[in-house]
Amino acid sequence: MAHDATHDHHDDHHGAPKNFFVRWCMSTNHKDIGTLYLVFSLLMFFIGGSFAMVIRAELFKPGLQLVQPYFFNEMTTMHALVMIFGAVMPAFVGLGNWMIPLMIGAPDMALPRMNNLSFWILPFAFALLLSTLFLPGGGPAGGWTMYPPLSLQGDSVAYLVFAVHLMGISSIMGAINIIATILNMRAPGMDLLKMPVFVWSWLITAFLLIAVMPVLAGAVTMLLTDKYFGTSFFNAAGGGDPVLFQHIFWFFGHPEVYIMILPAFGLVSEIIPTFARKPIFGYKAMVFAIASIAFLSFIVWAHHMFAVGLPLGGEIFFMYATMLIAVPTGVKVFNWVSTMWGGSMTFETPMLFAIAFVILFTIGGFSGLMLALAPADFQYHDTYFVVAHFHYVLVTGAIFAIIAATYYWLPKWTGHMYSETWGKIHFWNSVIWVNVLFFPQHFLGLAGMPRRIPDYNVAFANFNMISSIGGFLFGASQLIFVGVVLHCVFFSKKKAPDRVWEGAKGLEWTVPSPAPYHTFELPPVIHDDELAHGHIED
Ligand SMILES: [Cu+2]
Repeated sequence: MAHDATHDHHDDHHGAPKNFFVRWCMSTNHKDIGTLYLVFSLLMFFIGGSFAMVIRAELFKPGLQLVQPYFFNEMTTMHALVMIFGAVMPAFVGLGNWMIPLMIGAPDMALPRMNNLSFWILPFAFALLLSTLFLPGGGPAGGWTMYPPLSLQGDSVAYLVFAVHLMGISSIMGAINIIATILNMRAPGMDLLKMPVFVWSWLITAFLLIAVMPVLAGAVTMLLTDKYFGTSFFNAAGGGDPVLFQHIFWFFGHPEVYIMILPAFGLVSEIIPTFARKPIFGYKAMVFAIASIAFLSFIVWAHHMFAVGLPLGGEIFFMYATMLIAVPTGVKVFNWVSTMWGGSMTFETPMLFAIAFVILFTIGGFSGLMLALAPADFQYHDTYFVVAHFHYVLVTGAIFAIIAATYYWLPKWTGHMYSETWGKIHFWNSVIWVNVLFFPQHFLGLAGMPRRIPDYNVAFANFNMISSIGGFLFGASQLIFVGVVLHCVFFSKKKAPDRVWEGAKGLEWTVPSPAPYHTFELPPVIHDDELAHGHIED
């Protein structure tokens, strides 16, 4: 039905330019640009991961063994910047580029050339950022939150600020492209309330990006002018206020954490119905929950600053506003569980990662609720309890969802099935070692171990050793993932059917596997039965 007549089954790469440079550097094809984003994100995941290995190696035992304190601080700062802006965010843009046109029946993204530019800015931005590690005075070491005056030390400030500017430009352009594509390029019959939840989650995330990336640009530009042009925005001696930076930074920073999780909510909402063989429970509630989380994410930023000395009224407002986010988040978890309830479930690798996402993200959610209690946060603030919290929501949350989506759509992208056995070996190693790595950090934090410090009291030795062992094994087990992906792309002989997963619904499963270079050049005729949400029950 939705096959576009111009391409027959066996001509996989019809239309792809033969010249490597032309194909990949000058590409305006959403699939190729999606692939570039995903490969870049994987590379950054391993660079950011190797920084984390240095951190865990140094914290394996109390005392200083391996690196100088300044270098340790560079590692914590770079680990965060690379993982957030280089791994997680580009991975979602890559998945969005690959899948949104296929899911809404569009031939490509609305702005293909801008799509090319929004990707190719990234390698330059990160070359600029990573090159600071080789500066005589070293790179940024004041944490990814860049609080002045600490962040103004050294000569790397200008590089850091320019790199953040470039990342922001890339994100904003990507967001504009996604909004323009979703609002203007849907095939006839693909009504808004028939769109896959992943498409909705990206539409809402894109508005968040356009709203807050300029705020980050403003904050770091003021850092730059304070450092080089004699302004005193954050310099108390000049009448400025360093706490002002924290307000501006977290006005960006908290929506930023939702920019890193809302698309993951969308991905899991695609995968669970497929392997439960039931339509998502509460489709409209899911969409409204995502929208309300996005709205609330703008009014909670100071929960990152409970210990800075806010007025009591402010503490109470931000505490309750933060606790409110638990409601729509709870609705989502309830809907995922209700979708599985009574379903005829099978547990292929994408489903295993999706279920682990639901369970472990919820653990991250609960520790987030504990952190929202202002009086309790006075104890947890800037400790490993906070580190454990955001790694549960970002690693077992965002990263697990990205991995689940890769296993889910890889057969559609490549035309081959991946090795289910090794997929499961990767899963069980990941889910065990990630908990050995991060769960003990809750206890370290409750006992008062501060974050971002290369040494610690011997009382914290045991849990740190366990956490480091978990870290090394979790890191190592991600090499299995690379092996499975490379095997699927280059060596797998197992042909993938067009409808890769028997319970799958949606336009993307109506095109051949591998998806041809050009799809939906003629708008597909949409049949509601074909769609996951063709018939809205609720
Ligand atoms: Cu926050």
